[in-house]
Amino acid sequence: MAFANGEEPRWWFWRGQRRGDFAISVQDGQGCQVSGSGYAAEARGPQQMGAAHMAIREMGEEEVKLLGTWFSPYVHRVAWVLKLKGIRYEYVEEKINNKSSLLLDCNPVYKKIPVLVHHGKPIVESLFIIEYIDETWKHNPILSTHPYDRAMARFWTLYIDQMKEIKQVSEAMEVLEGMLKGKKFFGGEKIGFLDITFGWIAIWLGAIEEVAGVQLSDPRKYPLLHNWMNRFRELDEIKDSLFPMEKLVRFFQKYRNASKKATK
Ligand SMILES: N[C@@H](CCC(=O)N[C@@H](CS)C(=O)NCC(=O)O)C(=O)O
Repeated sequence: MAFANGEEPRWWFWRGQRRGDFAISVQDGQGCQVSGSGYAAEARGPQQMGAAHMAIREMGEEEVKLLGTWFSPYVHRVAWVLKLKGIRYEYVEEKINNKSSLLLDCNPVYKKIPVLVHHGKPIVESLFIIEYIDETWKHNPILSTHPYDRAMARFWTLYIDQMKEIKQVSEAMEVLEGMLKGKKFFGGEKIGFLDITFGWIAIWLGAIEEVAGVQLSDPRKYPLLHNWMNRFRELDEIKDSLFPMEKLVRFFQKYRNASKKATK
């Protein structure tokens, strides 16, 4: 383990109670720091440098896999959390019409993506996965620690996830506009759980509007929501994970034409 200038760190520490529940931080004496998830232990001082090397190697070997498809907002919300926390993971692209045996084994009940596989154990359902990640890697917390805020965040997420009709979307826009009063993000100054779970609105809604020929997120009617969408899309962790919008529009068009044909 060395810094960019080739120097070995002079002191370091790491902490945690169990594997997966920790943060590691290595410093070079000039404030230069490398951090991420590490190994359960607590130690300080150069005499234990060997152990630190081991912990850092372990860190690289921590197996996190995300099974998904590029167009799924449920998958992206999980990927955003992994990125915001700086967790390295392997992404496995699935074909929805030809699911892999890994996916079928991991999610035999719903057979849906996303699935997170951590040390060989599958976790399914995007909201449960996000909570699992937040509880396992505690740095950069996503969900508030306050029970009331947690309950409300879960409530609003389900409210938005369960929208099916255009009328419900317009009502939801009003609600979201109200929630953003005096705030940069739904999480306040920083992006939080609701920004992640509502994040699809900032990206997918535009493509849905284009294909359906409707405008649901009028910037004059919902200026706060409009500014939030721009702010959200501009975050590095979000920007990096995006695909070209035309690809999504083409995908929705194809999907729409196929459903039209099927109902004829
Ligand atoms: N409630 C689930 C929804 C996941 C979901 O609907 N995934 C879709 C892709 S966007 C899927 O896997 N569909 C495959 C299928 O239904 O066979 C979650 O939040 O993870």
